[in-house]
Amino acid sequence: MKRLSGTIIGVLVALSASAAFTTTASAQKLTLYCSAQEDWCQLMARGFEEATGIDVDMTRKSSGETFAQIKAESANPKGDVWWGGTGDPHLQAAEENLTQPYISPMRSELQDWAINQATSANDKTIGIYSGALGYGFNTELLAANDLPVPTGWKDLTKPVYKGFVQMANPNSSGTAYTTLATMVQLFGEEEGFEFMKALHKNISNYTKSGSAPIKAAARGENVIGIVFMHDAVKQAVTGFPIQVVAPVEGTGFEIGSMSIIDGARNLESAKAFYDWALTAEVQSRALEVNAFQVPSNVNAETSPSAPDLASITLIDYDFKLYGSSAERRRLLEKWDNEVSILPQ
Ligand code: S7P
Repeated sequence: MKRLSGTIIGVLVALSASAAFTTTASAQKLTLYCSAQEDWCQLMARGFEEATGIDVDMTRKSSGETFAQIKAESANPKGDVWWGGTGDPHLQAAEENLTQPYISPMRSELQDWAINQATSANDKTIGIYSGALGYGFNTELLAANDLPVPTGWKDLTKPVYKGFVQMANPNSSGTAYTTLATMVQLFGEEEGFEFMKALHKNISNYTKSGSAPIKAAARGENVIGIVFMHDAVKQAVTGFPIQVVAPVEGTGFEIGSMSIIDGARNLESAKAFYDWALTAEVQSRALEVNAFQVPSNVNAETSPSAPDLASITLIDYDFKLYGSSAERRRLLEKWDNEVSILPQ
């Protein structure tokens, strides 16, 4: 019954989003900053245009880059909604008043973790999906290079993998910041940074975008990519020789989030998008682009290919601390000063 009434509310929100804008559609627009994968961002932008007639101007950038852009534009905001990307920078944006509170009528349909994300940020952000961090490797290249099959985080620091591992830069990428914050929580700060330094010796290249390392592995240009597990699964189901690893020591996870930018010029469009994006119908469309995150709407579909978070050892990720402005800044500076400058 709860699910049925939830579905009905979702349908009504989707319909009212369409109906509310049919008469004034030509005058309406939305500037969307998107930090998920490009194909999912396009699906969301075009899907909202089709549902409402509102023109969407979408830009895709990684989570850390989008945060930096919103901050740089704060005196004269240009974006309306920031959709997708890891939750930590969304929480930092909330703390720095770069985003504004909004309580969607869709909230009753969401998982507790999505609502907790909102309440911890005074309703300035909300969870839209969740996914666990891990890595993937190219099975053919691993065999061709006579490399042992890695199963844990610490394996990746072994000298045998030198030059065979990629991750993104935690300043630009939410995935890589999640990696850094995960190591600090999993091993303690001192050992976590020792891990990052040892890993650094094996890194061939720090990419800008979080999912780039596994895309490179899929194309045979890299062997091991530290990414969200769902991004590795996406390559595997597409037919590339990628094996996904849930590290044996346990791992961190993200609550991918959505926020309305403070000073949004198209506030009504922003709220309509926000409500629409939380519906089960829209969240289920993620499967059309092989986006295998766990959706925040309890009625949305999850693919059987999606990593099963219940069977993965997850740390109790402290989103409040690691999404706080001071801590995120401190950890990134420490990584810049103590890890990235080391010789490889
Ligand atoms: O959509 C896939 C995904 O991994 O991308 C987001 C990520 O933050 C964007 O890439 P960056 O690491 O470059 O910021 C994740 O939220 C999401 O799960």
